[in-house]
Amino acid sequence: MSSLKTLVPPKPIKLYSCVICPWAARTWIALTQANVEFEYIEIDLKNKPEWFLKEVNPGGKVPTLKYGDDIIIESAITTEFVADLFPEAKLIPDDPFLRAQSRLMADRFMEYLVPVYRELYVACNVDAAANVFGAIDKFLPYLKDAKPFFGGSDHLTLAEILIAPFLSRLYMVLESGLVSGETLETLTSDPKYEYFNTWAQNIFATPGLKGTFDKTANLNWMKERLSSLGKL
Ligand SMILES: N[C@@H](CCC(=O)N[C@@H](CS)C(=O)NCC(=O)O)C(=O)O
Repeated sequence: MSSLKTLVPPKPIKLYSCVICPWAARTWIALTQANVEFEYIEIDLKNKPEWFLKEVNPGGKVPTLKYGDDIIIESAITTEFVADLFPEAKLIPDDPFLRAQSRLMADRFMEYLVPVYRELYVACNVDAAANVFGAIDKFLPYLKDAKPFFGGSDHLTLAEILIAPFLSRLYMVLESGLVSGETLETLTSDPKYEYFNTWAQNIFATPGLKGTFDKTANLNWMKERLSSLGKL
């Protein structure tokens, strides 16, 4: 729940992140959405600071969450940690069945739609855009009561937070002009995809997404990659 009140953690939180990392974005979104007080530290992944590797995370990955003196890694775990630490933010549905269903929804999104995101954004196979439709068709039965969010929730919960960084980058590529505009046109105008598209737009309009997603930096990353692959 996006509360106006700033949530002060029992111990200081530091998030080591990188603007172009969707995994790190999960925890960043959770902290931002819940309006938690934390320190954001940007890590240059191409040139990782010595202190980060020595004193924070020898594994060298983001997200890394520091809570007091403790280190927590792996985005699904760091994000759930935020939800657990701030029950008042209601990032996890109260009802156990709804919770189970929301986890299944997130799993299915990772199974069906993240491969399309990877193909488009990471592999820069710009001809793969239309694959999004088959993936959405398989995913839709798991997206229950998205009114406006999963399970009829009026705010983002954990499952959607885990999904959001990939969903936002997927749309970013479709909107970028780097791929044919036909896919976006169908996605946003065909009644068959209205439910999915409205849900996606609702997610993009949340404080968690608006406060964290840097489209320019992420698009630049893709352009550099396209260029290094000789595709731009
Ligand atoms: N399974 C990890 C994946 C995190 C990940 O791969 N992060 C990338 C950036 S997007 C990273 O830190 N790469 C640096 C490296 O592998 O050295 C998670 O969910 O947290």
